[in-house]
Amino acid sequence: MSELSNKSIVLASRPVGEPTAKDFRLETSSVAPLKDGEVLIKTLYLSLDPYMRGRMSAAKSYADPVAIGDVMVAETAGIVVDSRSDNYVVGDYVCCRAGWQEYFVSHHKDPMTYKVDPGKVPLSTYLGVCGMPGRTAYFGLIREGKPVAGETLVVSAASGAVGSVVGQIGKKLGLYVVGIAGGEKKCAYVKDELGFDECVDYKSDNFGSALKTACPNGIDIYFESVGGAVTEAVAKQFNSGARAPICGYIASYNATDITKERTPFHIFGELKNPPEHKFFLVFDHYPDFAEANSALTKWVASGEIKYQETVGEGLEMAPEYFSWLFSGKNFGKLVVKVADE
Ligand code: NAP
Ligand code: FER
Repeated sequence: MSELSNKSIVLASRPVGEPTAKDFRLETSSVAPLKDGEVLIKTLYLSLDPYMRGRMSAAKSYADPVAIGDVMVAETAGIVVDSRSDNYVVGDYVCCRAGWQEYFVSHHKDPMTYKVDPGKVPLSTYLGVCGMPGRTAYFGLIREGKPVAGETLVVSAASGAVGSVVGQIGKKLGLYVVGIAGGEKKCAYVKDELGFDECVDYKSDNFGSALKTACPNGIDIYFESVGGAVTEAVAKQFNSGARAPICGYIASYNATDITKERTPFHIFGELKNPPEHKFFLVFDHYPDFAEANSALTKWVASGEIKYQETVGEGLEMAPEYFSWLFSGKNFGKLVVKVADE
């Protein structure tokens, strides 16, 4: 294969507060010819996720930051266009950690590159409901939330990639499920389409009292994704013995100094009778990923779990789409379509 041109988006500077266009730079390079054991993957869909904001910052975290000038990190779904490995043939569909770019050279032994089957569920869903966010929901609720049928589960960012799956699995497990989302349209979707028992709009004036009305038996499990005012309201309504798996707190991700933010740890820690709470990473459950993948793919294929996607167009637009996660302009899993097959 002759040398291919590859467009990528690199981190140009560390954002202070909300990322802006100047924090990213579009670069063009060429893809070197493959060596033995290498596979060339063309990105079809790029996943945009809240954790990427953390990687843009130098603050201490569970993962190293992206270096200035390096390609922004991301999971992608793509197609093998050239292979020097017996494990992959041209035309195989894969998920990998290509980052924000058009082409990626993977080594055939890279555990982060794996085949997927768009015959079972649409390719893009391997980045969402059947991918990292779906697995986060699955392990976060089942392993960290320790649900018991009949309990009340409250889910923040309920219409989003993770939250939508948490609530639907909660219903399967016999929980009473209350979502929290921004705006009437998202709340209606969560209740009417996803089948949550209730969904409360945190942007409405009476949010605290509406949450109380929606949870007549108090809160046994709170799946935490947002922090801030939402968490303050939830914290007043915990039952004793409650669990609050902390998946994230997106309301603080664009803070100028995240270490100075009032986080869910502060809010829960101040309670007289705090819920059991700890931050968990989906990767903590890596050995059991196959279990989640197979359950999620089965549920999505059968229509038992529904999902919504916001599909942006074009790699160049990725920085703009990324900002949508923090304003709630996305509706469901945010992906970018980078290329046609
Ligand atoms: P998402 O819900 O699809 O998108 C983000 C949503 O967050 C937005 O649509 C918006 O929904 C809501 N939001 C943004 N700013 C907010 C604010 N200031 N206050 C309240 N809500 C706000 O994103 P996702 O991929 O599913 O991620 C959800 C959370 O899970 C994030 O905290 C993420 O970091 C975390 N996560 C953790 C792990 C892990 O392993 N620990 C893995 C994956 C994801 P509204 O329109 O409803 O406001
Ligand atoms: C992972 C663990 C956690 C991962 C993403 C996350 C891409 C996201 C964490 C967050 O949003 O806080 O292995 O892989």
